[in-house]
Amino acid sequence: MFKKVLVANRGEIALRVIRACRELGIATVAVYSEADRESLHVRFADDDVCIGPAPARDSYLKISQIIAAAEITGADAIHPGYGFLAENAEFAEIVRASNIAFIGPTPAQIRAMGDKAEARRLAAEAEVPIIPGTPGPVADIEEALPAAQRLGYPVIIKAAAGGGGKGMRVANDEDEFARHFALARGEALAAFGSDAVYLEKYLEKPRHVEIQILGDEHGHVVHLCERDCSVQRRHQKLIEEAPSPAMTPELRAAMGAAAVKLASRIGYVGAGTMEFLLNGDRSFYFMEMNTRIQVEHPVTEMTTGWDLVKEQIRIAAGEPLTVPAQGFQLRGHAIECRVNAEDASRNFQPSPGTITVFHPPGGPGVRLDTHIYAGYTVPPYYDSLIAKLIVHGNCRAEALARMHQALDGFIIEGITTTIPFLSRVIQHPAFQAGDVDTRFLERERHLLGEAEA
Ligand code: MV4
Repeated sequence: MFKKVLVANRGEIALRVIRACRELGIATVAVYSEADRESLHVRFADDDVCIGPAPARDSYLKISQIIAAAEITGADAIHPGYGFLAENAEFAEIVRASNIAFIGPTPAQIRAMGDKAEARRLAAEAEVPIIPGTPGPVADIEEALPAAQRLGYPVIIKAAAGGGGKGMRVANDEDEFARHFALARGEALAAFGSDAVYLEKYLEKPRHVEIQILGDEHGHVVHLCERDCSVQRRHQKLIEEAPSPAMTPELRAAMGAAAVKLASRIGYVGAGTMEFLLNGDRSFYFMEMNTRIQVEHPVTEMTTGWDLVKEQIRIAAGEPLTVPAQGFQLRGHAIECRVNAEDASRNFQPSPGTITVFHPPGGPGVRLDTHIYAGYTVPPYYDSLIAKLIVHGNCRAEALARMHQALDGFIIEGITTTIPFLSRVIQHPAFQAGDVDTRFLERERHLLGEAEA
């Protein structure tokens, strides 16, 4: 097992990884930017190294500084968390070349799944259902237009190098298509340095359902069932839950088997997530794979009892999976709300600043993953996620009641947070009924609340 893990991240996920290391008897190294000197991850770790100025490109994205920090402190592994360098194949390569273990999949796996057109091709090869569309990127409008016509409008144009909703455009007819095709290519080039785009039939009201998988170096792949992440705003997930209210045992078995098949085919090592779109008629399609631990992993931990971060570390150390392929039971229902330092009534504008009062919620089945505390200053430089509130109950109704109570008893003063907005969303009749899709928040604008005068 590793002796010392460097955590190449900040905020709540850095704390989460440090806690997992502690349990495994592994020492930890925190890296931090000049804006994060007072952060809890720095205080919790055994060692800490300042890696540069506040902007992420000068610190948390600075590969040379992170490798140097690992070498100076004698770390034998690096955990990238999520975001920052977590899905950077070059980083994984450099870590390995420096004789340090990368706690995650191989550079080739990160690269293959980072190319969304390639991921789609691999899924099709594994006979995992993909959304009807072009087999690969389309070269020009002459090739694209007939392809769009064959698919039937509406069609969606997606950047091959994209993902997470960037560089996507929907076209409802031929006229729109010509315009949006050119726009999508331009946007893809500007955002990803590649203008390769492919086409898919556009699904109007899908749910976002994803399967958590784990693979080890000994050829075992297991899935830990699904998470439903249908409540999103501009491709940012806000609320996730497990199991999905739209799931049946048959559908779970089919989607789980599809995810395991694709992961097995590429010999996947580590924790990963297969994202699917689920239609009302229960047809499902592979969308993309994330080759990292995800923000919403706690809902899977709460319903399966497995510690995904400890599993990641064990896998990277070459140990076989401890999760049995079939031998675990889903227990109850878990919901996660992402709490952001943002003002929902002002278009979710970030609200950094100093927290004056902090009173976390508690009680049975309540878990809070956070790095904030009274007196902490939320810096303006990074993602505005300040806490993940996760509740577990024996059934969805119990989890919902616990979430309601936990949100209403969660007091943060000094900055504006999305807590009141989240409370309104979970009380909405459609959410209570589990009847939401990826466009729920677009329709329910009143949930955003009134801006104060
Ligand atoms: C789609 C789609 C409908 N049809 N593809 C959004 C993120 C990126 N991974 C792909 N996305 C979508 N792809 C087809 N063919 C709708 C979305 C989509 C979406 C998906 C999941 C969760 C939220 C979403 C919000 C808007 C659009």
